[in-house]
Amino acid sequence: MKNIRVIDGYEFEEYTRETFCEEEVLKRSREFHQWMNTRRTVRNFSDRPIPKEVIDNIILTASTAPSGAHKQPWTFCVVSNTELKKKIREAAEAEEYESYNGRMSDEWLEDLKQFQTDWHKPFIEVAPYVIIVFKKAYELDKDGNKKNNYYVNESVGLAVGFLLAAIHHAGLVALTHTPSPMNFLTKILERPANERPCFLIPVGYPTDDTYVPKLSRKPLKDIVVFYK
Ligand code: IYR
Repeated sequence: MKNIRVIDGYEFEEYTRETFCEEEVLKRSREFHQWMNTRRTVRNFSDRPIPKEVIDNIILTASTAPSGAHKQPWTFCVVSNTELKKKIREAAEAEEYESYNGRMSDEWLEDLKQFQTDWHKPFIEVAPYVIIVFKKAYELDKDGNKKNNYYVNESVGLAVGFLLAAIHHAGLVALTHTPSPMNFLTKILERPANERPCFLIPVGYPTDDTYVPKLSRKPLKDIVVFYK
């Protein structure tokens, strides 16, 4: 049982955690980087099923992310139904077709060449689960009054980061897909007016013969500035 202290009328619980010696802290930080550095975005999904509880667990992990005023301004829509996945694929491909054939700049298309992407999105149908993440611009209380959320984009970005880490930790793969525009997802999934789609993330196993673009990550010196 955690100790409770009341401060200005609000309950605070004692913050308890596992503690590690410095050597262990070093080892854990090094090993976690090595593990996370093996995460890759994958576009070739197998249709091999995954237990529903895995999806529950990764979404609960995503929802441990910090959020503005702890509002947790997100809804994770989970789609495994074949018909619904087909409908989403068709709508996504229609938008992506337009994007690849006129809406995206030449520079953008050039930047994407190394990933060999195009408007075909078969993974939406093949992956056993597709998670569509919605941000909640505001909430409605029981009387229908608007209640503000804060730093919604940042909060949802953090939650998706946690989600991707959880998927990798479980030994599965994901693709962070952002068809544009995405409002077709509001319609198909019948989401309320306070929700906006942000990410479409197929989750599953990769196919046996999966190749990913050979890329390198920026070295520390290019991403960090230490101040004395
Ligand atoms: N939404 C398109 C295009 C695309 C854009 C970026 I930025 C990427 O990193 C990858 C793809 C698509 O999903 O194909």
